[in-house]
Formats: sequence, structure tokens, C-alpha cells
Amino acid sequence: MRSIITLDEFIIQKQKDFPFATGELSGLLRDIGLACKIISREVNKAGLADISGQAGIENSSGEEVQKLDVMADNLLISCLQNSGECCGIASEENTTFVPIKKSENAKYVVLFDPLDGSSNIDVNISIGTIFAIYRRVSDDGECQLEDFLQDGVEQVASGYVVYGSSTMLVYTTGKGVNGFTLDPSIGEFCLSHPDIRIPKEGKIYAINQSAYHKFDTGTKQFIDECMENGCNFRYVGSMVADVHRTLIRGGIFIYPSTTSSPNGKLRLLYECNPLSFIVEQAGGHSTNGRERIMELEATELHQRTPIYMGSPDMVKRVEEICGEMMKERS
Ligand code: AHM
Ligand code: MG
Repeated sequence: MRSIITLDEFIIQKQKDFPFATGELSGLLRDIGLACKIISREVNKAGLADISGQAGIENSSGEEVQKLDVMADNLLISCLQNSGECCGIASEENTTFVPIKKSENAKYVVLFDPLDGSSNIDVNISIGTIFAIYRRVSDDGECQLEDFLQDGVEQVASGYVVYGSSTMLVYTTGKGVNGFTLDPSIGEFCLSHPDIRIPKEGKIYAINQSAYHKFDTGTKQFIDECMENGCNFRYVGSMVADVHRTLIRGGIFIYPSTTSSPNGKLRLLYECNPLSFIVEQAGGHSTNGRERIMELEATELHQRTPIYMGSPDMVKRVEEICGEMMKERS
């Protein structure tokens, strides 16, 4: 029988890669893993309990909040409050960050999108959780906004959990990317995808093509080329699921600037930076067309950015097109 390595065992083994590690980051990752196991359990019975549908409130971006969004948000917050390793959290669902008083001197802050792909919740299509961990930059005491508004390159760890045909957790601490599948019979995430590498070239593009008429010229040209080159089009509409497929199969995931939303839809801190860290660690690229996503300056918690991420050859082609467009304009 193949020997099993659980997420907790793996995290402890990997702690040895960091000579001065104190175990705090490992503890935090394990606590996030635990919260996501509970979210997975709740998501799996969504149709049975009275936990699907809209919660009747809007989030800070004015979008309808689903009951499961609220449940996932509360679960992550309470796991992180009990963790002792985290001095504050910021969530896509909350207007501002939440300091954690009982561990206010802890070293780390966590930012997350508790349940990404909200519009897919009620129709049994994959959704996910995304998280990013940063070392605080403020002095001890209550955490500050500056702890959360850090460039993506400062991430200490990031990851996602996809609640799909199986539940998988994928994370990086800056030394490659590893994936774990939840074995429901033992309630453990088990190493199933060691050292994930994204294919250099891809043949799949993912974008909400129904908005083609609103895309900028560069994005339109890239999409036209994809179609001419016989690429396949796939779009789940849950970023976690689309990026997960891109990571494993290769290709590109795009949420561009549109005439109605010049900054796109996706949030830099909760979605784009953590998934860019994963994609880059797996050998891929992630850009807004001009700059690397992880080097963008964060000025507000709910900042949005256009994004093109995935196989390096495809993302490079986007950058070439955007560069040519900029030259023509100047
Ligand atoms: P959410 O965080 O409210 O779920 O919104 C983000 C989701 C992403 O998962 C997905 O890529 C995108 O919205 C889909 O948007 P659209 O319906 O405009 O294609
Ligand atoms: Mg989201």
C-alpha cells in the first residue's frame, strides 16, 4: 500500500526548510486547513440543510452575499481567532480588517476570500477558498492597515482549496507548490500532487467571453489569436477552479479590464496576489498586461486589477501584445 503523507505531517517536514522557523507559520497553515475541512463538509451538504441561497445582505463591493459565504467567513475567522498565530484578518466579505485582540502580538496577518465563485454555490459547481499570509510590518500591539496593504511579493505563504469533484488544498511557502486531496474517510488532506509544475505552453483559454465587445483591443487580439490557433475555451466562472485547471493542464486565465469595469472584477489582495504566488511558484506568470501582479502597489483593501495568469508562453504573448499597443499609442 502507498504510504500516506497528511498535510499536517508535510507542513512539519517542510518546516525544516526554514532554519529559524518557530512553528507559528506551520500552526497557522494547519488551522486554515482545519477551517477548510469544515467548510468542505458544509458545502457538501448545501442542498440538504437550509444553508444555500442568498443571505439578504450585500458585501463591501455591493454584491449579493450567499448564506454559505457568511458561514465560510465566520468559520475562518473563528479558527484564526483560536489559532494564536495571527494578529488580524481581512476578508473579501468584510469592509475593513479585523484585529484579533487575544493574539495581538502574533507575527502574521491572513487575508482571504472565504468562498470564491459565489454565483456557482447553488448550482453544485466547484467553488473555493483563497488565502494569503503576510508577516506583519507594524510594531507589536493591535495590527494596522499597513500590515494588510503589502505587495504580493511579501507573501510568506498562500493557497487555495477547491471544493470540486474532490476537495483539494494547494499551497506554497515560496519553495514550490504542493497539492493535497481530502480523503473524507479519514478526514485528512493527503499529499496527491507533489511539486506541481504548470505546462510551459497551453492550449486552453478561460475568460468570460460574453463580454468580448467590452474588452480592450489587446485582449480582443489575444482571444482572436487563441481561436485562430485552435485553443480550447473553458470557463467555470469560479476563479479557483479555472486557475486550478490552468495550473494542472496549462493555459491562461483572464479577467481583463472592460469598458464598464476598467479595473476588472477580481481583488488584488484576496484573489490575484495569492493565486499569482502559486502560479509563479509552479513556473507560470501573472500580469495585469504591463506589470507583474505581485509587484502592484496595494492602496486599499478591496482594490481590483485586471489579470492574465497561467502558462508562461501564453502570458508572454499577452505582454507582447500589450507592449505593442502601448507603443502604437505613444
Ligand atoms: P466572488 O468572489 O464574488 O465569487 O467573485 C469572483 C468570481 C471569480 O471566481 C470568477 O472568476 C469571476 O467572479 C466570474 O465573474 P463573471 O461572472 O463576471 O465572469
Ligand atoms: Mg472571489
